[in-house]
Amino acid sequence: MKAGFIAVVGRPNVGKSTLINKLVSEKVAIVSDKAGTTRDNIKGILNFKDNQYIFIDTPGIHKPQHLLGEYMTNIAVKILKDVDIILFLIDASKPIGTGDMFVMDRINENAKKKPKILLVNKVDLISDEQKEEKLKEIEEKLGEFNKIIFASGMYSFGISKLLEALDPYLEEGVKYYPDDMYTDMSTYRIITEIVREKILLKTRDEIPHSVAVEIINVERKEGKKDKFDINIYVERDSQKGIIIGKDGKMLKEIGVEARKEIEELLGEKIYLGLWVKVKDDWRKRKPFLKELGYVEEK
Ligand SMILES: Nc1nc2c(ncn2[C@@H]2O[C@H](COP(=O)(O)OP(=O)(O)O)[C@@H](O)[C@H]2O)c(=O)[nH]1
Ligand SMILES: [Mg+2]
Repeated sequence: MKAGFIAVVGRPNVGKSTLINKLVSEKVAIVSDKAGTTRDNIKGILNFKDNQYIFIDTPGIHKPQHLLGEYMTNIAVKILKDVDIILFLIDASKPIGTGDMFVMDRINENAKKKPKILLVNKVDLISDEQKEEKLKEIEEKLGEFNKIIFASGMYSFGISKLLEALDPYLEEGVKYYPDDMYTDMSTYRIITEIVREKILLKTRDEIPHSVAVEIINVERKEGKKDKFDINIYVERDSQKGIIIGKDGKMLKEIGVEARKEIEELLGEKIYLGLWVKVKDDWRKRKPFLKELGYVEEK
């Protein structure tokens, strides 16, 4: 038996969460085309051929602009110090830019001596010729890695090569989690994330960044469906209007889509009540961030 902790890092939107969901064949992390979708370090655990791979999904490392962003970048950077292996993702279809170099600097500051694997993701979007150019660009802008892998999380390409590349760096003789455990997230946390994902997928502009979701009440009664009451927080009245939509249409759609996925997760029918509340500038308010779990434990 071998096992290891692997930090999956990279700038927002390179495909970290998509890759981890594919690796563990379960949806542990929500995915959208909006930067800032992942707000926490989330573990996705894969048991494969006597090996236990513990992948840690992280919020995209970026220059933070508010307390929530600071929390997100801090926890992603901090995990670099705690893991066995660094898996750095870049987007094959985009030039390596300051955002990627910012992440590389954080890796060099915090995990200089650790094994570093570079995964060039979204390879479905580039040609073989472009791959050659990418290798040169990597050497120039990012430097050396223990291994470079071209992959596509979305199309499950390069996954076995990735597992092989990680194998030599796992620790012998240990196992950290039971075989049937694929994440460390609680069911309640997954439920609020599902609701947040449905909102992210349906909205644009500042809305995705301004939304937080919290379960406020769960009611269980013999012979009745479980009832979940969930608050959706936004920062402005105008945002509340957008989420509710004309005649409540948007909120209804969000509710139906979220409920279906939650029912699949739980294996039973539920009632889902969604309530939209305005909390001015909640991303800058520490006590509220704490209530939502977005504050580092000391
Ligand atoms: N073409 C392509 N798109 C991808 C791939 N992996 C992820 N995406 C898309 O990239 C966006 C960001 O993905 P996500 O996993 O949330 O990125 P994260 O912010 O790094 O966690 C989503 O729209 C995904 O569908 C891939 O391998 N190929
Ligand atoms: Mg993510």
